[in-house]
Amino acid sequence: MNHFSSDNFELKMTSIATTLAPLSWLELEALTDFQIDPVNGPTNAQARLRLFGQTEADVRVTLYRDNHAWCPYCQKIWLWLEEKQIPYRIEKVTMFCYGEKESWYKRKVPSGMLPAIELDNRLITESDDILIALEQVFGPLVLGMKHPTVLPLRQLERLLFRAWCAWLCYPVSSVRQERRNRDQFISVVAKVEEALGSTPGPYFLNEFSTVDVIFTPYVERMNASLYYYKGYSLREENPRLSDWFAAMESRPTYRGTQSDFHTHVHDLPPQMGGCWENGEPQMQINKHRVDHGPWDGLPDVTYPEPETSRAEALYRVIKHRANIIRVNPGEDKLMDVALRCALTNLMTSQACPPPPGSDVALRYLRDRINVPRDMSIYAAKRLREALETTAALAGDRQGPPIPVKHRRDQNPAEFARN
Ligand SMILES: N[C@@H](CCC(=O)N[C@@H](CS)C(=O)NCC(=O)O)C(=O)O
Repeated sequence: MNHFSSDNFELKMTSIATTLAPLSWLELEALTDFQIDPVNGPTNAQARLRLFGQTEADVRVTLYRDNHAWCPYCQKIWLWLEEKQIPYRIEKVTMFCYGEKESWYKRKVPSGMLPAIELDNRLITESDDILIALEQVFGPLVLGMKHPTVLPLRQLERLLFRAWCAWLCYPVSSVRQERRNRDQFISVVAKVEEALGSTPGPYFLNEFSTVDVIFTPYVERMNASLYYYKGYSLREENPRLSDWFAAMESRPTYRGTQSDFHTHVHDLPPQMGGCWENGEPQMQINKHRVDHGPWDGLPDVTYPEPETSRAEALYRVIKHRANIIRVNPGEDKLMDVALRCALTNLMTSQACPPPPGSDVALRYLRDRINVPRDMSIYAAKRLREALETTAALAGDRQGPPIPVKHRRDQNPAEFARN
């Protein structure tokens, strides 16, 4: 990648005219008053307990989900509980490709699979069975999982899932085969468009329901992965899905669980056993944009940016700064200064030149912000931008590549230390 095209160079020189020295941690702390109420406030990935204004005595459910707030089947249950406002506890578990599975969880669920719930002390696994059990106790989210209107839509979701896997997760030996896989996927998308078009509103039924919850995790992952690995923008090329995404984003519940393109495309390969690029020009453009920015305007989010996005990013980095610096491949003192430079840029929009040699350290972090685990989608975009802008002042070296067979670079054990 060429960071030193004449345009960039001019930009760089203009910004150097107004450079700042890095703010201290204390000065940075004074710039954010970001706060959420994880227990009773809007949906968020950090909560260990959700009460929705009720008391702990009302809690009948514990949800076991992955540390990264990434597992698609967990997202289904998470979103359902949030929509129904059922008080619940959250226990976070490591997924195999991120690190070692907790032994207490293996004793509970020997396969180690997620999600699981405890409902009145009864352990239930398998996301569909979990939803069915929850419906029996708390009532359906509009219509039940086994309702005759819901069943064919659940089947359609699985059909779409299989067509997506067939296109994304297997290597092809010819351009013709690639095209066949793409056509096959698009023909199932047409059926989804038809289903969405058969109701007056943007959702699968007349109102938001369990069917939207079931489609959400994989449609979100399809949107990200096909954009990046195939140059195909699901959300932009299909008007009904586009309206559906926009309607989903109007819901604070969905916003709290929503991830971004960068997180998904780099979390998927180890989970899916590989994602295959088609090498087409649009794919190359999309891939470069997701990895190197600009992240603003990518079709992973369209609702207006909240005013708090920068303050949120700053708050989250300050909270975890010791671990962020410790796991970074850059030397601790160097990363401390470089990180403060990036945060100074985040909050002031002014260039803050980092120490020489810190480009790798900053880009390592840029590539490892995880949405929504670490922060919400717009906060992450702002932070990635500030890290990249600041790294570019030090050089054009990239960080160590993100592994594709595992994500032990994100081992939660490394972040549970303070
Ligand atoms: N059929 C299961 C599938 C669940 C599943 O595949 N979970 C994956 C994560 S997405 C898992 O727990 N894998 C073990 C691991 O990664 O630790 C369900 O619907 O709940």
